[in-house]
Amino acid sequence: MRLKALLFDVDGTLAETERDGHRPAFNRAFADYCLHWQWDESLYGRLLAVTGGKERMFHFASEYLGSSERPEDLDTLIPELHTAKNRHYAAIIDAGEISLRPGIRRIINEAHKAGVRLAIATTTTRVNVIALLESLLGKESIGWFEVIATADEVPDKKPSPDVYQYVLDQMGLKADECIAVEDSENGIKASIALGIPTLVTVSEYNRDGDFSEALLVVDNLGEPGSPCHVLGGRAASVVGEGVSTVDLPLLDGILT
Ligand code: XBP
Ligand code: MG
Repeated sequence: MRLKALLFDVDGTLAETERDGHRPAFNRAFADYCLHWQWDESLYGRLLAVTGGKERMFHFASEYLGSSERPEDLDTLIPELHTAKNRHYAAIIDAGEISLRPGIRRIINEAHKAGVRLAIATTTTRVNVIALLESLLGKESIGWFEVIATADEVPDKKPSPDVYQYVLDQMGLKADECIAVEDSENGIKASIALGIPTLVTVSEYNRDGDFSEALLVVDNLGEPGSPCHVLGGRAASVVGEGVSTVDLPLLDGILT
C-alpha cells in the first residue's frame, strides 16, 4: 500500500463540534464572567474564519464591541475565559451531546487494523482533543495516534502549515505518502501548502469553502446503508459517482 498515514483534523472533521460544542461552551463561559456576549449560530459561523478559541475572542472584542463595551483587561480575561470554555466543552462532550461523523470510526478502525499510521493535526487545545477522542472513540484510541499535534505543541494555527510540518517531521513521512482529512478552507490551505493530498469531508459551517485543490471532496465518509456523495476534487472522475463509502482501498487507489 502506497498510503502510509492518515492525518486527521479534529473540529468539523471527526465530529461536528462547533455549533453545539464549542459555541455553547463559549457562551457559558461568557455568562460565568457576567459578560453580555452571546454568539448565535450565524455570528459564530463568521467568527470561525479566525482559528483558535483565544484568537477568536480577541477578534470578537476588537471587531464587534464598541470601545466602551470592551473590557480593559482582555490579556488576562481571555485566557481565563478560554479555560472556562474548555471546561464547559468537556462537560458537553462527557454528556454525550456530540457524536462522531459518519464513517470516522470505521476508517480509523480500518487504518489501525491495516497498520496505516494515524495522527492528529489540529489547531485546537490538547485537552479538547483528548476529551473528544476518549469519549467518542474510547480511552484506548489515544494510543492509536502516533502523534497528536495541537495548539499546545504548535502555536501558529491553520492556515499556517506548521502543524502538518510538525506531524511529518515527527513521523518521518513525506507529504505524498499521507492523506490529510480536513473539513475547512483554513484546514486545506495548511495541508496543501506542504503538498499533502487532502480529503475534504465538508462540515456544516464550511459548505462554501474553496476546496479546488482537494484530492476528493465528499459530504461525509459514508456508512454501509447510508452512502456518501462525491462533491468534487481532482480524483472525483476516477472514483465515479457510484461510490458509497470512503475506505482505505479507495484512498490508496487515488493516491497517485
Ligand atoms: C478548530 C478551531 C478551534 C476550535 C476551538 O480547529 O478553530 O479553534 O473552534 O478550539 P481544527 P480552541 O478544525 O483545526 O481542529 O478553543 O481549543 O482553540
Ligand atoms: Mg476543522
